[in-house]
Amino acid sequence: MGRLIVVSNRVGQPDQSGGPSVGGLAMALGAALREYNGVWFGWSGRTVETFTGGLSVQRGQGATVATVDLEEQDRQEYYNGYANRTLWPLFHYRIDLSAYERSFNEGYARVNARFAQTLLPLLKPDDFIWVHDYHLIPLGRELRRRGVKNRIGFFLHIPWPARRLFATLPFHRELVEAVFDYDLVGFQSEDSLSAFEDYVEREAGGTVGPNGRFEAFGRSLQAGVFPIGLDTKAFLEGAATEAASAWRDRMRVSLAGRRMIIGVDRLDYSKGLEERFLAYEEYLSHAPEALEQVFLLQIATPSRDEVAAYQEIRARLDAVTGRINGAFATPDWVPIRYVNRSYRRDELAGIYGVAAIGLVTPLRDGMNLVAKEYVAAQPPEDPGVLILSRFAGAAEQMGEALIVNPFSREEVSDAIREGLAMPLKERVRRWEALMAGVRRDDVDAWRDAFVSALRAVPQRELPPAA
Ligand code: ADQ
Repeated sequence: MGRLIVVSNRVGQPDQSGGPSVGGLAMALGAALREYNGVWFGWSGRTVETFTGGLSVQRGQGATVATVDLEEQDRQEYYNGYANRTLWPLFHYRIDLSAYERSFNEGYARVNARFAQTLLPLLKPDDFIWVHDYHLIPLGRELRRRGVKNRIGFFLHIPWPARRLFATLPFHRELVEAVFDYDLVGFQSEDSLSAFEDYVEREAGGTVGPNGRFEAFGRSLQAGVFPIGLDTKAFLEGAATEAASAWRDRMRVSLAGRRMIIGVDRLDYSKGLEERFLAYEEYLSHAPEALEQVFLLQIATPSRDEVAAYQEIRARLDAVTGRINGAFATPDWVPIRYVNRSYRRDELAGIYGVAAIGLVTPLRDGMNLVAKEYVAAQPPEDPGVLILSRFAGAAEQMGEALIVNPFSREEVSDAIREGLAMPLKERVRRWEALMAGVRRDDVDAWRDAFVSALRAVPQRELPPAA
């Protein structure tokens, strides 16, 4: 049976569990590689003067991790540039923030070619290759150009944007044409799949057949929805540790009878933090009985802080929390506890566990694993309420949450009121349905579904025998 070769921008540490690896990808793939005799290939995160393509290989239990160093110019043009200043904002519907610079395109093409070149000698003819995320869309094409006939799958962790938005990207056709060098393409949600379908049919002049067969540019691929799940087993183990229980105790003392609303996010403009704070302010303004009885704990870990848009959103959030706290706080109560650091997953599980509401209101999100973590951390006998944005992929699976439009302060504020007042019986009913989904559709189910779909696609013409 062929090995599984996973390729992503950065690699995680598959042998380490529970570490504070911010970003859902590292956690999900660690679980995938423990199962298969996998190789995980990606950028080391380091830069060197001149790219050599030299690999650093670490063999761990059941998985090998191979990394390559890039140049500083690569970091700027490919990572901070095309990936995080062009594609990320566009795919999250923020074309106002998307930067189009020729050097970014060049850097993106160069690094994808470098990845392909470096990966090539590691490949065996029967390996399955699974490429992850928007940093590496053209990697399949670069591998095909070098004669690779293996089955190659691609999974997009973030949303695929609506056709008219996608068409604002210079060279959008080329990017989609590159997608057609994959055999299988997976999306998080029906929403993303149908946006891709719309582009293929109406912009690329292609066709979409039954069973997810897409044809365009003289080629075809298989596409489908593969919603990512939580590493539920590992998360529940984390929630049962001493560390988690110590955090539950510590938070209960600090609650002093008040009720906590929790948000946990990377500090990113797509997560809707400012809108969330304003909706919470709206709630406080109309609920005098809540003053001093409720608070919002927002844990927001800074990320991508070399990119100006991230420095700006951080400054805006500092200002907004300061203003709301200044306006509502009393000597022994602040309405927003705003924390800019990250916590280990077991610690987070403890903190989520005492929150009456999980407030997950991204403006756009591929999936959002925090929604699933919040559910998994709830005590079955007295679970809290999940408030979830309709624009997170997770909303397609988590219909028993209170689903809101994160752009509407009134709607989010009403949901907070409804959630805090919800009777135990209804909380339990909703939570049980949500938790059944979190258990069933976990990261193993996601991986197995993708890998078996990849194995099932017809093999391209085999390479000539050596
Ligand atoms: P992210 O945008 O990083 O991932 P998300 O799915 O919310 O978003 O995952 C974040 C992970 O990081 C969670 O496991 C969370 O616990 C952790 N995390 C966030 N803030 C933290 C903090 N302050 N301290 C500790 N841990 C923190 C992308 C897509 C998502 C998609 C994932 C997986 O944007 O839509 O769900 O990939 O596919």
